[in-house]
Amino acid sequence: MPREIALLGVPSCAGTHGPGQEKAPAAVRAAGLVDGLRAAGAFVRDDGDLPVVPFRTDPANRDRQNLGLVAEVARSVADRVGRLLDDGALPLVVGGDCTITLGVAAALVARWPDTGLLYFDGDLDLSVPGTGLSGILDSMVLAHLLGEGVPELRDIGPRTPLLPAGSVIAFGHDPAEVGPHHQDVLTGHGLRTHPCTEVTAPGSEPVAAARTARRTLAAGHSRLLLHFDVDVIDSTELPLANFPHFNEGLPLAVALDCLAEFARAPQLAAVVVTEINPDHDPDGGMVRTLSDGLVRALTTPPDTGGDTAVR
Ligand SMILES: [Mn+2]
Repeated sequence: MPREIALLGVPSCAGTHGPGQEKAPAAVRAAGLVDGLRAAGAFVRDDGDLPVVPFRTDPANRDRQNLGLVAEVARSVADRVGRLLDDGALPLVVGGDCTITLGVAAALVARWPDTGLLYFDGDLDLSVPGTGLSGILDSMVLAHLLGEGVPELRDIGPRTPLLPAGSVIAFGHDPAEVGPHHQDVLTGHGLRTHPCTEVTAPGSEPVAAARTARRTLAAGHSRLLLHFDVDVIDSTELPLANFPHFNEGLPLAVALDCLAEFARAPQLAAVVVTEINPDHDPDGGMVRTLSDGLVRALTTPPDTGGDTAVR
């Protein structure tokens, strides 16, 4: 029998650039995510939302804004997601900003140390406090997962680094946003990356590239975490995120096809969807498009050919 999907909303703007993302869990429900999944044959329970954390700036901590709050939210996420995993469910965690993935990763690694992460995001998020201008923590998620940065975040899980670089593949990021410091971290860790320019290069087949990335990671990991930041999609087609990537990133259709390919992993253990800002979508059409894409991804049959099935 297929696993039960457990929807958990995390309406937090603690780590992002402006207000709006706290409305995302309600917006995806209004767009029909739960009903759509059920209509497509999935078993779904709605686990509700964690408390709302509205956007605020933090002038006293300019290079690490709302650090305490971000860590607190991530710990709450780890706790709730851990209980869902212990129930045998597949958590579908809808943010909120990207920092919630720290909590989801912590819960997974506590149970399965050989968890792998598919980081499907418009950015590599390799900044740490002091290296960039903004101090917005959702640009620092992957760095902290890899053990860089500040203890409040890098030590959030059962071990540090929470994920060694060999347990991560980044897919779809915009290379124009990779600065010198990011490049140093990337090279230092030997992180495997597939930038959007590579995925969409002439002659490249994006879904085949996604399948190869997924299978490569699955080969050494019993469980996979799929992190999906909607800013991996070209903002010219879907300007939902707070941090835009106009004429960069993946075409919408390509991104949704790759999402479905990633979700076919029999090892899929949790999915995180971040950076949806319903304020950018007055008529709800973009959130519906995204919700439909999630339904398709989560109801596409798993790829059992050659992989070890756990789902
Ligand atoms: Mn991101």
